[in-house]
Amino acid sequence: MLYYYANITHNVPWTKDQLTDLLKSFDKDNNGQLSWDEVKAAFEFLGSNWFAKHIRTAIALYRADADKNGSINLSNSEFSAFVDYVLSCGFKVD
Ligand SMILES: [Ca+2]
Ligand SMILES: [Ca+2]
Repeated sequence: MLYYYANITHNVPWTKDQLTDLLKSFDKDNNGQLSWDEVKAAFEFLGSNWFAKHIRTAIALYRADADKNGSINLSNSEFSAFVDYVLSCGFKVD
């Protein structure tokens, strides 16, 4: 039974709602901001290899960090820009 469940692959794209909840959960210090390390951990979780996660973190912060404070504010348009970028990467649930 466990073997059966372990081998189910959903292989469908994350929905925006799922990603929104998931990405918020990476605010490990609960300061309402996603720092570079927190963003990087999210990309790692979603399945980016070492190279891709650094590139994607850099692009995500470049695109979404509107006030250039080095982190993504979860309560304003920075976060929605970040979610849109992550969606555009086309990660699948597996
Ligand atoms: Ca944080
Ligand atoms: Ca910011």
